[in-house]
Amino acid sequence: MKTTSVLRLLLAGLAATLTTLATAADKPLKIGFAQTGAESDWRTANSESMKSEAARRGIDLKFSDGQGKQENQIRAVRSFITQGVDAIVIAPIVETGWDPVLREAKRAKIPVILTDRSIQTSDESLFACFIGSDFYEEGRMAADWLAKKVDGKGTIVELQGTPGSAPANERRKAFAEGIAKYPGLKIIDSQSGNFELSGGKQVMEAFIKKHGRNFNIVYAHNDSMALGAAQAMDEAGLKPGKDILIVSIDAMRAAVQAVAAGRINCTVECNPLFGPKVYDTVVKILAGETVPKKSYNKDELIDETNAAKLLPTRQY
Ligand code: GYE
Repeated sequence: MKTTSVLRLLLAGLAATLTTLATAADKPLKIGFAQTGAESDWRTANSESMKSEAARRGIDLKFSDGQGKQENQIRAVRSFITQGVDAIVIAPIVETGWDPVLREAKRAKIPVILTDRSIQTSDESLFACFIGSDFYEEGRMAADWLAKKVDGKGTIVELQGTPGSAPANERRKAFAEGIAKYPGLKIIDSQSGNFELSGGKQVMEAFIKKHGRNFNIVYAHNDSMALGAAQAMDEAGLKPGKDILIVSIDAMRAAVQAVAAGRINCTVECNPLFGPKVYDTVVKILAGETVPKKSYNKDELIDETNAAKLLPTRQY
């Protein structure tokens, strides 16, 4: 064969290889996301961030709404495995019970990224990494703010999030430990409102019926419940933010507005917009790069001193 023919053959071979590589690179990433449900404003903003960022990057996102049930999320993960997705993202509704399905994903060599809520597992190699907020820190910030505000004295009722969820567990523990330093601060009742506005309202109605005016502080594990509780107070002729102090977590726009209006007294931020960070991380993992095992968003506290100033730039 002449040198030119050999060269031509080689070039043709190289072109074919490059086309194959380009097609592989152009193939949209297929990512499965097992979301908890749609319980709160926070969740809506989080789902929206994951969906819009996927659309912007041309990611083929398989979005599953778990409707508040772990079994639905587990079923979704199994279906992602069957569909052969490149990566699986889970916002685990509760902390325990994930090991078996995570083992299935590991066997299928599909990396799992936990977002928003962490899990309890005996084998941390079952997930690639966790991205979310430090719920313990949020609860601690809420307790410290409150203790200062009321000078270590007050009677508290607590609205808990979804039982068994990482944010409910950690926000509860951190707050209880934070106020334990102040003998004048007591929690007299604590019930779950499931992170929902209607749940917060119902539990607050029951608290008012049961305890009358024998409490002057509400600690809500999220804004949706705090806003529901404020409605229950309105209906009972109590002034939210004045007769009863409200400390909350999330800092969603509606709650920041309520802080500016004096209906809620403080809300600790929990940023839900981590679509970009999650997808950046997935790309790194698939490229074989090492990523931090746990990375936390930085959250700040909003009260009457900064609420109005923050409102115009609030994205969620
Ligand atoms: O605070 C609450 C939501 O897991 C951080 O879940 C999340 C929490 C958030 O429904 O509003």
